[in-house]
Amino acid sequence: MARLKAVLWDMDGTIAESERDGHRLAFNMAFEDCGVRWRWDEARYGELLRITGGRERLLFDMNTRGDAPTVSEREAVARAIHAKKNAYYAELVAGGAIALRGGVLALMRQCRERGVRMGIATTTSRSNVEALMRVHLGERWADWFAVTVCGEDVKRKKPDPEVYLSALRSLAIGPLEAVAIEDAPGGLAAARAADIPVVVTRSAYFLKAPIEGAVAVGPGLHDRRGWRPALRAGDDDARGVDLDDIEGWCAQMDSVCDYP
Ligand code: XBP
Repeated sequence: MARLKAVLWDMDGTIAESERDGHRLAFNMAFEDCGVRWRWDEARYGELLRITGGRERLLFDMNTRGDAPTVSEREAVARAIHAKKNAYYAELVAGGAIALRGGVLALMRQCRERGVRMGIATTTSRSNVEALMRVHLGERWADWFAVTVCGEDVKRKKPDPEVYLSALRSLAIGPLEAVAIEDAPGGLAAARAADIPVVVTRSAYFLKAPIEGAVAVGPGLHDRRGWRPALRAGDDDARGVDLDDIEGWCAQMDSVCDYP
């Protein structure tokens, strides 16, 4: 594999555990605001996460309900609720409700120190990316990333590879010069369909999901234990996963991980 030139970050579930206590809560607040009696509990939201895109997720859910608006009204209702949801999400995030996942900031800093460019490749709305990154990286958060591809920038959301193909095009690099960090099967499928090696840091909703074809799968960047392939135990297990580990996984991907 060519030397790593870019790390492409998924957002929801990977950079932060933003679904259960972020988007889900914000949807419920928006439902209340819009006078509908729907509420998504944690389990139902977990089922709905297989639909990427908040508006698409809501439309899917409406199709399962007896009390949904008529088919011709659904798109407009979904847009209105989704816009309110994003506003509530931004409030929750600004109030500090959503932390970065452990090890994320350390790896981002290391990328900057080493001149490895970073991109965000997400199918969430741009406003959500801005809200979360501003809180954690500051007003100049965009300087950290050479490219940020969001839900509005693509015709087809994950698991379609469009978001990743677009990021590669902007960075003018090949797929094997990048690595994607993802948390769930849909994101993994999107990156793999763009031929990008993928490291999976499982998130709360996908702890047991089948993961095939990643160069590595583990509990999170904060912990060197519990990875497949295993990381060499160091003197300092608290140090987390770093760029050398990721380059090592990518280098051995043919032999270890069944990666075509
Ligand atoms: C996550 C998503 C998003 C969020 C909500 O995508 O599927 O839909 O749940 O965001 P990714 P929106 O893993 O690519 O970050 O409501 O803005 O769609």
